[in-house]
Order: sequence, then structure tokens, then C-alpha cells
Amino acid sequence: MSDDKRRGGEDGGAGTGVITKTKPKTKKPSLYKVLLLNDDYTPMEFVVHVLERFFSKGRDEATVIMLHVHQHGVGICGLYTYEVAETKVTQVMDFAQQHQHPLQCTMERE
Ligand code: TYC
Repeated sequence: MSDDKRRGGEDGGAGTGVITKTKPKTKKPSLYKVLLLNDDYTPMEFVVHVLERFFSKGRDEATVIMLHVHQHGVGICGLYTYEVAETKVTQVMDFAQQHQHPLQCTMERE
């Protein structure tokens, strides 16, 4: 009698196990650009400070970004997941309002 008959043979024999390849369930989160907008009234030094304080930029990089916004009207402070970007926007808007500067900060999906 064959091995298969003795075992019942229900699985179709050796080496026929079902292989399931499952899709990884993780999805890359969408990223959002946090943008600063230019205006005529917010002091340059305040904008540099905002970039240092809320976006962890060094003075030199913060100055480059501030001048870019000053010259081009808009500039990117960083790329973040939705919740982090939203928090940064709120922090900047609150901080600008506290100091009575019209600085605007917004976010946009990458
Ligand atoms: N344009 C402003 C000035 O001349 C400086 C400034 C830069 C304001 C960047 C806002 O996002 C800004 N004082």
C-alpha cells in the first residue's frame, strides 16, 4: 500500500501545501508641505525665529527659507504627516497672532 493511501492522501501528496502570500498591511502615509506666505509687515527676524522654533532649522537655513519666501511669495518649511503638519500650522498661526503679526502658514498635500 502506498504512503499516500495510508495517510489518506487528502493533501495531494508531498510538497503541495497551500502558500498564501499576504499583502503587507502598512501604507505609506501621505505627506504634506507646510508653507509660509510672504506679507509686507512681519519682521524678517520674527520669521527666522519661527523657522528655528517650530521647524528646528538652524539660523542659516532659516534665513535662506525666510529670504526665499520674501522674494517668491511662498516657501516650504518642511514635509510632515497630516497631523504633524496641522500642528505646525496651528503653532505658527497662534504664535504670529500672539505677537500681532499677519504671518500666514498653510499646508498642502505633496
Ligand atoms: N516681507 C517681510 C518683510 O519685508 C518679511 C517676511 C518674510 C514676511 C517671510 C513673511 O513669510 C514671510 N519684513
